[in-house]
Amino acid sequence: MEKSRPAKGTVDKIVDKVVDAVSDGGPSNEIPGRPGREPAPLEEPTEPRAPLPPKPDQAGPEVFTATGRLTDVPPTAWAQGGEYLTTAQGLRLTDTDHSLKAGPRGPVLLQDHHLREKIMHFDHERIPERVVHARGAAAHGVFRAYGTATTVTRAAFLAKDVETPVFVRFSTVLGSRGSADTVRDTRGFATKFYTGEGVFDLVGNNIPVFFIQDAIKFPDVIHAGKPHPDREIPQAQSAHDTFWDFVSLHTEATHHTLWNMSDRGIARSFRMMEGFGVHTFRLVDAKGATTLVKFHWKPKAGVHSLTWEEAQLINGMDPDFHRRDLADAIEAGAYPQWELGIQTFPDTPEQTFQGIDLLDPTKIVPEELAPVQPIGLLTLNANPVNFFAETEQVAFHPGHLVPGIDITDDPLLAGRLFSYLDTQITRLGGPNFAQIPINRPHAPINDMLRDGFHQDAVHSGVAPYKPNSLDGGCPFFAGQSEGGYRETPVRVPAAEKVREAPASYADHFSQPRLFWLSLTPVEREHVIAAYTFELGKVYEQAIKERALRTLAEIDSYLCEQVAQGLGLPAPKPVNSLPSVEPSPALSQLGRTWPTTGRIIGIVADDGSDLETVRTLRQAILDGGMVPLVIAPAGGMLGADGGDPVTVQRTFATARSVEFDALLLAGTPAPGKDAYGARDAKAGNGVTGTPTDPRVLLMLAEAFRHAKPLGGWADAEQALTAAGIDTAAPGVLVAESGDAALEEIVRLLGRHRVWDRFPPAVGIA
Ligand code: HDE
Repeated sequence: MEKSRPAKGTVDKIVDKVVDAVSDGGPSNEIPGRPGREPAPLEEPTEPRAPLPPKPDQAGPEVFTATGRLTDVPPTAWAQGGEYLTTAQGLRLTDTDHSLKAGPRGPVLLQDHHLREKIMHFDHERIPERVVHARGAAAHGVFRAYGTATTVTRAAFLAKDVETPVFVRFSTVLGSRGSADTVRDTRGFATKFYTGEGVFDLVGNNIPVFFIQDAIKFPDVIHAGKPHPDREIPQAQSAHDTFWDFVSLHTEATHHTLWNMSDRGIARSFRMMEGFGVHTFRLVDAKGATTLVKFHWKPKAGVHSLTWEEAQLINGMDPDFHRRDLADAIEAGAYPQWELGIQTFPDTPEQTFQGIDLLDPTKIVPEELAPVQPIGLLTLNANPVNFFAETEQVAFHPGHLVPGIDITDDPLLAGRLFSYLDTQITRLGGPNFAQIPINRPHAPINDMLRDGFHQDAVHSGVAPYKPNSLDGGCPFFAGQSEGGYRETPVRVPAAEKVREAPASYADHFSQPRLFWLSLTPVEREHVIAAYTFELGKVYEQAIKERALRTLAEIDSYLCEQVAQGLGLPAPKPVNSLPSVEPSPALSQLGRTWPTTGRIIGIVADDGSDLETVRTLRQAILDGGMVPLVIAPAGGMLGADGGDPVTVQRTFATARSVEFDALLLAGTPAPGKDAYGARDAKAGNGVTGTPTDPRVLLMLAEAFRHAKPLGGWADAEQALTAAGIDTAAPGVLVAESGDAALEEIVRLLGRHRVWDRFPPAVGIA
């Protein structure tokens, strides 16, 4: 356990930093989202001063040397210093607005070094985006181990109460770096643990299975999912011919595809996603005994999704929805948390568990068969200071392991072990990417790797080779007691060299059927809708027909309903459908969760009961949620003479999809801009309507997205005008604002009011 001490020291520093940040006016009662450290003055400041420190919610990487030693240098030293503008060489500058010219109207002079340097650097600001998972957002945090894993692993960072700094990057898979967040896709969930024994990366997804069973197919599935190579459309989505062409011909993709078509493909928030290591890993205890495991991240906030219409609207309204949500939650002090858990299986020569092949990454082990045992708690508590330096430059690798954690022979994992090193060479410009601050281990580095582009270490000595006598024989081998990593001596079965998969890999449909049967009726409705939407976007009839053949092997109702939507006959299954035991743990519904970080919109105008709005606003903040006041115009509401209420959204700028629930402080009168020529959302205009038509649209959308709706005073008038039955589930006009809020928060704990929309009779 000794080995983890350095990491603990580092964590304390981070924790202290967070505490300082809080006492420094950090995460507070404010609405998150202020761009700079200080409010911007109206006039440009002219008095020289030192650069402002990062915002209280932010933390950069700890200052380690390129060789992994912690320094006394403060993290702000990664940043710009001094109060004056300089060149990259430190020369102070007097002007950056004008090129050096031969007279005000004369030609620009080549001798202008500042001009050349500025333009040269700008020309090279971009690096290649990740070939997959290009779009992402990240945060710093701390992992605290419960110690429960020590029975199966000697990994020092998993010993009781050891705290390890982490950096976690979430991502979509298919889209480019600038694509929208809420597309239907798998999400990456990659965690870098800076342990005292070196970096451990758990590079997982929010879906526990993968499209392919062998890494050699990865370029195929990604080429199929990416935009068509001729027109480069569509961006960041699977609703197109090449994707469905591939997955309908390559049926091992069926399980993962079904998860994507379920609500898991459109997460409400990164904070509300599960994470999975996907492959089976091998843990090794202090005596060398081994256990096979699957890693799971369980979000404290529960697993929640958007509705498909909501997701599509958000992609236009706020393409940065997920990254904003993560950053805002952290800034507001609603730190996202996950428990890390493991399913454990005996390490038998067959590497199967109750007939499930543990080396097949298209299979799960239902939690009912092997419960997920919690082994530690992850808390994300700081936003990065600089997106490029941290989120873009971070380099994960599933082969970054520590003693006590080893890999298995999953052929998908084998290819990844090659790919993640290889890809960084182009993306991060050479072999020294481990020296980039965010990638630096928090353990001493003595690697004999030398030179190369962007070498940050100034290595001493003359003998970067082994054995040597010239550098005192240094560095030396570590025995196991010194923390040396030893690959587990697993017996490899005698076999012939072949390009073949094991026979069990041929079962492509039993687990998709298990997943389908584990979903509640409303979740199944969403799956049917998703397949119908995606296949409806496919041009080629043959591909749709082929995809239906796959669905027939999962479930006849699913197949018939999608076929009906596509206007095609439903094929019969070729094989008899396997009888499987559903796994209720796979459903997202039916439980109650904390509501921290949820966004409640309060619709009000100057005529509303502002005293109650103030009280509710504070109660929402006190409950760790975010209240956003929506009014006819920006600025303040305060006609009642009390403290002004700041308006965060206007009827023109707000859209229902920004809020998890809505509260109506009465019925707001039409705003001055509530006419179609100015704001299309106002429709035909307002003549004769007592309620702003944009509010009616907002209510109607929120209603059909099954969101809780509440109000007091004359709120009923607006709800009725929006065509909403106030007796419908999850709609509440209360005597008082307090009562309305209480009910809204209770409903939010279940995420949505699905009983508002009964599913089809035949679906259960
Ligand atoms: Fe990845 N994957 N992957 N992948 N993957 C990359 O590595 C690859 C797979 C995952 O936030 C790339 O650094 C192959 C499974 C995440 O920076 C690349 C195969 C799982 C991230 C790569 C897989 C993942 C990546 C691109 C088939 C879940 C983003 C940039 C064998 C367990 C990490 C990079 C981040 C990124 C290759 C399959 C998760 C090209 C060859 C299965 C979360 O190396």
